[in-house]
Amino acid sequence: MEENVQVEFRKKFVDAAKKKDSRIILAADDVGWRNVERVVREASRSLLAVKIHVEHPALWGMTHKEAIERLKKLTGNAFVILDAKLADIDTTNAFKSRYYFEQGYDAIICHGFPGEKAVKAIVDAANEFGRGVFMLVAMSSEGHLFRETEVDQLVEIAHSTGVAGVIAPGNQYELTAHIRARAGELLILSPGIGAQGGEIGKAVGAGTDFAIIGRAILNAESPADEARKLCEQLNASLALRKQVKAKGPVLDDKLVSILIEKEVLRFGDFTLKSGRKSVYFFNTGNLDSGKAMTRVGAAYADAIVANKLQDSFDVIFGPAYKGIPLAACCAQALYRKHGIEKRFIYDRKEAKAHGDEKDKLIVGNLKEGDRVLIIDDVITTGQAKLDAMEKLKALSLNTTVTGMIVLFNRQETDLEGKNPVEEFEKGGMKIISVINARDLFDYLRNKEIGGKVAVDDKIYALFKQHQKEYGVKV
Ligand code: NUP
Repeated sequence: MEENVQVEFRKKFVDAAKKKDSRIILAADDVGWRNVERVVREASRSLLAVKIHVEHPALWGMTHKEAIERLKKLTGNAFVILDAKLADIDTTNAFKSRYYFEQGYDAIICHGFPGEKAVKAIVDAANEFGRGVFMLVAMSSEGHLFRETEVDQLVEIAHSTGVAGVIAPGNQYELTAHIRARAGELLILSPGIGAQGGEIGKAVGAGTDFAIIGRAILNAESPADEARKLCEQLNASLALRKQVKAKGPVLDDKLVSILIEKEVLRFGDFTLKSGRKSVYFFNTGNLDSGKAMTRVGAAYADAIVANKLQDSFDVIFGPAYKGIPLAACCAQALYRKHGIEKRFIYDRKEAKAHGDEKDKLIVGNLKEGDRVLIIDDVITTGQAKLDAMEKLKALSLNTTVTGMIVLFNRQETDLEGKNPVEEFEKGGMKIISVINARDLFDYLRNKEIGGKVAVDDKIYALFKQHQKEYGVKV
């Protein structure tokens, strides 16, 4: 039950937003209570929550309990969130958060950079009290030090500690879109809209679910009108986002740009390894730079973590030749981005004449009983993966292939007309693809990237025709 408290809180928050038809959180940042009282009273119909800082009750001449009680009374029981930005070691975070929850706050905002254990201490306290935790994964302030690598690690902490949601800037759309692509079910609350330059529509387009707004409402001539206007804009932008989402999947923009820029995806007349003709070809051999491989390695690693596969294998096997750099880059990204250390191995196409049996065929440390994750570029019929499995089996090391990860699933049948992914999964393996062919073509259709439209209506129609002939049923 305890672990579900944050999930329950998230649900309660979302349900309340629906009921009130508002996703606006007022940052009640005025040192004078009189102004806060007036603004909150006037704008209360449009406020889902009020957020205050630790110092506010004292500035207003009240205790925490009094401040919470008054704000709740003025708003008809809106959430009161404490922007405590807790950033300490676990034991300190624990006593601070317990103290604040005892005062009656519905949720607390904390930092993630002190690490998983420190955040978990707050989540544990919140779970005891049945309250929520929101964790900062980036800030709206100019010149902040949250880079993508750190942000990725912070989002991981948000997932592993199970917080209800994260705080991400409503004025830095690229960064928030990056966070949205990794946040899964986590709610995104965004400050930075209005006084700090952010625009609601753009923030929501990037991934913001709830807006934290202070000065734009506090200093407005009519706080009620301003709050209503912002609330309506937010709702409209969310409705639009839903429509867009219904139309197409969210793919990692930067990854797709690299695939196009590097011409990994090419169009023409091709014959695939299986002998099948194709109107397009996906060639990871073109990922020939540090930037490209960094992004691709990260995409594999993120997909492994997002699918919780990290505990299901001991070693990554990249079949020669294309699997070799992929295995290396994926193992590196797993370590750099997620702190997960895994071995990787690859095979020789021509067996070495000397050395013991294993070394003749495999480079790296394959151990007796290893659970293996096969990494490859593309899955079409699955034959190359079967060959790789045979190679491992022939070594008689008692290894098991527990999963496979590919960058691209062509979503085609094997030569017997079956879905290769389903066939592997029947054998108990987990198959992940970072990108599915249909998603990619839907995403790229008439989209301009780097000044060019790679997939126009004509190419899209050819792809659809190819899918009609060879595509799996899903
Ligand atoms: O990254 C952050 N940026 C930010 O502005 C994290 C925050 N918690 N905040 C807070 O949001 C800030 O302290 C203030 O209370 C509110 C934004 O207020 P305003 O810029 O809308 O007036």
